[in-house]
Amino acid sequence: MTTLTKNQKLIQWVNDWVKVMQPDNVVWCDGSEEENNRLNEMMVASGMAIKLDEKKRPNSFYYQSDPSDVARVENRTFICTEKEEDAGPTNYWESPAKMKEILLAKYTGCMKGRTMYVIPFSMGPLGSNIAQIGVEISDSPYVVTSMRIMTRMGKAVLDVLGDGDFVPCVHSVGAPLAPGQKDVKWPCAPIEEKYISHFPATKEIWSYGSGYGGNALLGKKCFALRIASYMAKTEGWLAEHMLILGLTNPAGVTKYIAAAFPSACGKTNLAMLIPSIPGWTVKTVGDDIAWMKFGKDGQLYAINPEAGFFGVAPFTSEQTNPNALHSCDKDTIFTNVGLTPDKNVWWEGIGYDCPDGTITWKNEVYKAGSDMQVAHPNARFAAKASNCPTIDPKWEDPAGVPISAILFGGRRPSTVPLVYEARSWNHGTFIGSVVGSEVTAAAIGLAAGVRRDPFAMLPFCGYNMADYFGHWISIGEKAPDKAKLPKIFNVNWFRKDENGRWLWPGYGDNSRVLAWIFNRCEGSVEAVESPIGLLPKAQDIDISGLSVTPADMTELLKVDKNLWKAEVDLIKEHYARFGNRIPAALNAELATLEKNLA
Ligand code: OXD
Ligand code: MN
Repeated sequence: MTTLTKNQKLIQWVNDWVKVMQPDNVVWCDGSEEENNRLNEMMVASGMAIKLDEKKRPNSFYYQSDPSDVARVENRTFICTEKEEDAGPTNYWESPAKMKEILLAKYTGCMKGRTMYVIPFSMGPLGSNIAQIGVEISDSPYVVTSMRIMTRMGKAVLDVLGDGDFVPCVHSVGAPLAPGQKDVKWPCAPIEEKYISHFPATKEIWSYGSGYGGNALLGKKCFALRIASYMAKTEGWLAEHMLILGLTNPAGVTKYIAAAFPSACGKTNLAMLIPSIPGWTVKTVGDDIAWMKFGKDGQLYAINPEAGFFGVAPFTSEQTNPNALHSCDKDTIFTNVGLTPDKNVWWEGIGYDCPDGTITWKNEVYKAGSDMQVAHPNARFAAKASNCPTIDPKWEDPAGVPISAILFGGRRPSTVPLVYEARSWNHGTFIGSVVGSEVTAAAIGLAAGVRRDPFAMLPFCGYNMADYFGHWISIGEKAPDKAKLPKIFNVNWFRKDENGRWLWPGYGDNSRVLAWIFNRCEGSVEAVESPIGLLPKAQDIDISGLSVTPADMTELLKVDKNLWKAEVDLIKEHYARFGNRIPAALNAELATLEKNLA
């Protein structure tokens, strides 16, 4: 085994796990093209991967997962703190000692018959003072090739690491092979044996039993959000479930915006939006995660810690998001989409009919005109950010990009206006703490109503969510220059009228709202006070060329006091979950809202 490093702590850590997991081989990943080709050829030969047509989809591969291994598993995701209350009411909890005992038993001999890959990776541009280094050990070659797209991976990372510290990330698919046993296409453990465990105090991740996405690519949700959110709290920065975009006005001035929306509310679409108003452009820095630190000039700077997009394929089309679609033109890993007879990919909502004979994610043959499901609803592409047509010129700037505005939002058919601005950082923190999306009982099997997803971090906060709210308040208090803090806004693209008609067209027309936000940051447009915050004047949102009427606009910007009083009751219920850990500053914001509505 070639270790590629002199870092004794790292070598010792790998050796210790080799003893426990007992792999047949150990491979230190250098991140090279040769290595990537070798792994791809190996997976094609074993039947795990299918190479897509080289002309239509150069350097791209197709996978079908096990039907039990198709998404993040929130009820198998644990935050392991000594005291249960430090994980808080929104996380699944186990004590570190108990969890390590359970998992050490599972990890013992778990890589028999397999190869252990040692995957050094950087979250963020190599050498950026906002970036962090992790090392993942995994027995999945799919994880290696995926990590090569989603992070900066390989030898260059070890060179930057030197003998420094790294976040140790342990992963196994949990399917050892007996001598002579034939491997399955997608090895993994049954759902009740999967564990995605986080130890924030010691900055460790132990994942077992799943080979899919956020459960297995440990740099993403596990490190960049759950562990990093805890690191950010102790070190005074922010690790957030936010896209980052650069918005340029017709005069050529660029401002950067970060935005948090719950999963499946269109973050990737907003990050790659094509403005419908002339002269404006949007460039993409990131579509899922933002790490933010104050710069020497007192401004908050953000990096995208990832190097790729792990996007939901279904309903990505030339109409909804051409830039995401074209990010996948080459060098892409597709999982659980359809495989067409000409070795290309297809999914529901791609914008044209599915060819007869397409292989579905369940490996069945699709019959044209039938109602068979072709792609799993959570089918994914892993595409390089550098292949995105709208990638921002500064996306790899180690200094990050200066953030002028932070947006929150969810799917709210009623109550919440198209856009409003927070009066202060604390008010903005309050708005983030009550983010919610309306769910219909039929759709997801949850009780109908507003599902609160504070800061869109519900499944991703590595400690007690109320303490996380407190951390946001303290960032405002500690800001080196309060006047330079980003302005905070709430947006809602999903308002309907009482007949269920969408009031706002969304997609590229969201640029009309972004333009107002831009102008607020420049101080070139006034806002009006309302009980919930600062609203645009209707005439300041450009609706030229849209079918949105002035009456629709009035409705879109309306604050209905009765609906908001009901909202206050729901917010109180939401806050009650956290007992007396809710920061006083947020209770004060809630009291102000209540008073304003009286
Ligand atoms: C994601 C998610 O996969 O938020 O990005 O669920
Ligand atoms: Mn996400």
